[in-house]
Amino acid sequence: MKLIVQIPCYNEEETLPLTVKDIPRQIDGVDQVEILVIDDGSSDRTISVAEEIGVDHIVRNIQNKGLASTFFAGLDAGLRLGADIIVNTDGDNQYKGQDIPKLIAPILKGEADMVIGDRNTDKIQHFSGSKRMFEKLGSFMVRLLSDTDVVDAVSGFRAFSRDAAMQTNIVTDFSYTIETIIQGSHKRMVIANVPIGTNPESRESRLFNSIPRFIARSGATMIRTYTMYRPLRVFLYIGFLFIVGGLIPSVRFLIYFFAGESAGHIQSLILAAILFIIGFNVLMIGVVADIISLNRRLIEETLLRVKRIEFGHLNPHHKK
Ligand SMILES: Nc1nc2c(ncn2[C@@H]2O[C@H](COP(=O)(O)OP(=O)(O)O)[C@@H](O)[C@H]2O)c(=O)[nH]1
Ligand SMILES: [Mg+2]
Repeated sequence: MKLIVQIPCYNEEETLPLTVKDIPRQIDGVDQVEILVIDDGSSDRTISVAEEIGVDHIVRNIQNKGLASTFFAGLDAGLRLGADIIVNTDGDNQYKGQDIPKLIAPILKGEADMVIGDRNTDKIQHFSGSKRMFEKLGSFMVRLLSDTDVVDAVSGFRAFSRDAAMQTNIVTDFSYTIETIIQGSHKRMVIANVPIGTNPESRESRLFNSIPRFIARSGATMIRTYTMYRPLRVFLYIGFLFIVGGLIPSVRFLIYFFAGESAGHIQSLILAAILFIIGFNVLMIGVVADIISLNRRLIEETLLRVKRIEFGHLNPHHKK
């Protein structure tokens, strides 16, 4: 049983040593613990620091590509390195490395595919009131869209089984945290929550630096991911809204028409026609999107089989 702890890092020279120091190298039920740093084009000494402190593996983006793609590159490297379980933690030492055994326990027991560390954001002192509120609102929206009971949707402290990591594809570019949950639930993964602790803040979050930007980008990720897996539902709702909107002026017109006063109410008729045409077109777009999403399923199935050939379905380094 091999555990790879991946740490996406963008300019984390100061906090990386602390983060790594806290990661236990001996865990019950695990034979090997290895640390993988994915450097996202840092301009500071992150890479040299990682080498100095003896991190096992380093993957490097020559240029900054953002957290989502860095995270995905980590999963890929972890699978290639023969991980049975992949844990993601942040390079700013936000999460407690000592919680890793707790985090991977549901996977070791075979009870979960993905485990999300719940920071209990309500009680984090250094989070501002608005940050707490938006994290709660975000998690609520993700629960609604994914039909799961995920408590802390944007937590970056998580564990994936080998199979879950192989099935995970990240295509949006802001929040892998939200995309993995909505995607995981559609792929019928069992997603578990485990309460975890956090360290006092060592530096400000860089992802959550402006509230409007955070909301806009998280919201866009939710809509895109949900629509990717449930296009027909989304477009049916929008289309019906227009069609119902068209029914109101048509009924109004008909009432006047049968009362013999159709003259002067032609505007209602035009409005109704426009709304019906838009509604019908939206429904048709839904049908097309649905067919495209069926193709995506086949593509993902192919990808999964390719990964199984490439990385081995069962871990080649697996030792009992
Ligand atoms: N902000 C930011 N973080 C990145 C990027 N690439 C990788 N990361 C890493 O993503 C993790 C989370 O970033 P952070 O700013 O702490 O966001 P938080 O989750 O809101 O605390 C850290 O380990 C960063 O080093 C990037 O392009 N921008
Ligand atoms: Mg942070």
